[in-house]
Amino acid sequence: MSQRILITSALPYANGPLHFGHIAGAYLPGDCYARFQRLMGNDVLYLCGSDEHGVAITLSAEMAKRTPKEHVDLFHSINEAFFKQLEFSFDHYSRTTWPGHVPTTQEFFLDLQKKGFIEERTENHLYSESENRFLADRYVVGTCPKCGYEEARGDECQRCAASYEATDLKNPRSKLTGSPLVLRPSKHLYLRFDRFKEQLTDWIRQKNWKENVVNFAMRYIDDLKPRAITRDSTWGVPVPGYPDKVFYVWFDAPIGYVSAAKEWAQKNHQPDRWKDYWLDPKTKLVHFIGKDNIPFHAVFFPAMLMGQDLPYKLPDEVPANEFYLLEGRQFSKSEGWTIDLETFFTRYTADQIRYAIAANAPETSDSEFSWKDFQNRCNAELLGKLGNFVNRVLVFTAQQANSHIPARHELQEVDQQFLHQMKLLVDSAEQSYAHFKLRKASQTLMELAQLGNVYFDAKKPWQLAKNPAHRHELETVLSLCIECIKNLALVASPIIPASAQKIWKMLGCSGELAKGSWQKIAHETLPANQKLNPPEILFRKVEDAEIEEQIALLGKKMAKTQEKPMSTATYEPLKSTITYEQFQPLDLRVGQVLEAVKVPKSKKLLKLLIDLGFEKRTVVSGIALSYEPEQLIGRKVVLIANLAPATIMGIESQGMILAAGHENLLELPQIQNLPPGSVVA
Ligand code: B3M
Ligand code: ZN
Repeated sequence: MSQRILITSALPYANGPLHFGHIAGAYLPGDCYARFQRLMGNDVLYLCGSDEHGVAITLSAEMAKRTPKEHVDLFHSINEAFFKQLEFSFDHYSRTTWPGHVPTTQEFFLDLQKKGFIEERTENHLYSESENRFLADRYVVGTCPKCGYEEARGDECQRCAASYEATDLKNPRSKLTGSPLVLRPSKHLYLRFDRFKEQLTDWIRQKNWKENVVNFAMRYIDDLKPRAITRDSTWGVPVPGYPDKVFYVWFDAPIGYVSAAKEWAQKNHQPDRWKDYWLDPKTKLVHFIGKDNIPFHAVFFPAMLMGQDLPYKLPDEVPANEFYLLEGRQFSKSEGWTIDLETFFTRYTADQIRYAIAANAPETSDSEFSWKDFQNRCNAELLGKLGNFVNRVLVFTAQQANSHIPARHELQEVDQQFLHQMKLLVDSAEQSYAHFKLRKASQTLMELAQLGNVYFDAKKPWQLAKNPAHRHELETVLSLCIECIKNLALVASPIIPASAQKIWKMLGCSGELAKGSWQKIAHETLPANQKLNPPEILFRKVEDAEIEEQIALLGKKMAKTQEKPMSTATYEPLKSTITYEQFQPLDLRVGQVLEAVKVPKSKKLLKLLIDLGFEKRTVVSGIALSYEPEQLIGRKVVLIANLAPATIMGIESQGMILAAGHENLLELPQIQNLPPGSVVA
């Protein structure tokens, strides 16, 4: 019986380009699941979209010198295009700045308010005296109250995924200027999450979710407190009755799942269709997220849903994944620790990366992309096992059976065994997909290809072909191998849809495999005598040289000189000796970067505004090839403070900052604790 399934993948912030690290957690598993459930004949609505409010956006827009709207427009389209390139099958990709999101969010609020779950409270908030404003969320950094990480964000810790109020941070300071923050009273609206404690506990107890999700959620439920849901900002959904305030982004973002369904319904000219998914208790609601989003999807948003008049669905499944790293460390565009997507897609296909990620998805622990693993998945698995089997069988059938599917004759024990093993693997893949085990499904796909290869080799059809007396046996072998190829196309379809469709076509099947039925395809044999299409090559070999080139590119910008010793030939000769008296006139000071922008028409130069504590200096520095401007803001540097000013590209540079240099790389010395103005000697 067909089931209605509403699937969401976390709405990515439209504040920068996505990379493969993001794709592995909340996205590819969601897309494969949606594709699988459509094959199962279920009525799937798969939604995603851009999360466009909040300080993650205003902060990066501010740094990039764009308005928030310009900023989100840019990254909304970049990210939407990226998902298309990766063959994502969203039924709709929405954004939280579309007009219909505002009334939807406000209705959520008004319902909660009407039921007495909203309270006005005047409490202490973090205030920056130097910037003259309250700072919230990502404008604040400090020490995480749960794990002690010193660079934790103001609302959630990127290291341990804890979610808290900025006032819970130890040593809170401004992200932009590094200046310490003080507490000042301010009035905000609070949502009484504490009043949902019992209802949430009863609800989550019945769930059979991954242990880490339940444990994580339970820690929050045990400790539920009222939380501020408003912010002093002009960028966000306006709070009815409070003209200067907008909703905190984590209040409006999950409501984006509801408004996305409304937008989808409107676009399809059936404006009420969203209700079939959101308001029908029989619908299954599945949120795909990264582990850092667990508290919001398993605790806070469900509480908001519980407080509504309309009978909203609560999530049935929250498959949360761990993090996906690049060669052992987090993807970082600014440090060059990333994969250039433009080059990637000129050389490789969406299916290659989809398979490599699926085969190594971070389901139970963090996992990583490595170029060597990518090469191995492409060559040994996709090409060596799957592509090779499909190709050898179809090429051989084209020669021996005039490109038609041969008839099946009497089955020997080994043929029965082959059919039986095949069925077990197809069933196992079905179970894996249904239970969010993408890694296992990829493994099963390869086992199925390997089973086919072993059978083909054992049967030696090239020998059978030499003797007309073995014609029936030959035809049976080819017919069963084609059965295996059909199953491979089916099992592969959610993960590598384009290649699966190519196989489907080579088998002479018409239409789109993705629109077919899993049960029908799995259980019905392709008709004997069906005409096959000419075999095509499915996967290209990834050469060693390409991989070495990619590895060499990694982190090119990063100052990784400490990792590789310099050869003596590259040491600069020591300069002649000076006396202490000659050194003493140098006045070196700790400064803190307040602003950093590229100098127009220059590749190497950045213009910095540096705070020395007692005064501010403009300094032009040639470090643009090694540091992005955003990386420098808030960072402490060492400045030659009494160097005579010099004019560089029309800008007066009032000092020079120190940096170590090797080849083309520059690296700034680290000053952690001492304040600006401190003497360096
Ligand atoms: N934008 C956080 C993130 O991208 C947030 C998810 C919202 S889901 C409603 O990790
Ligand atoms: Zn932490």
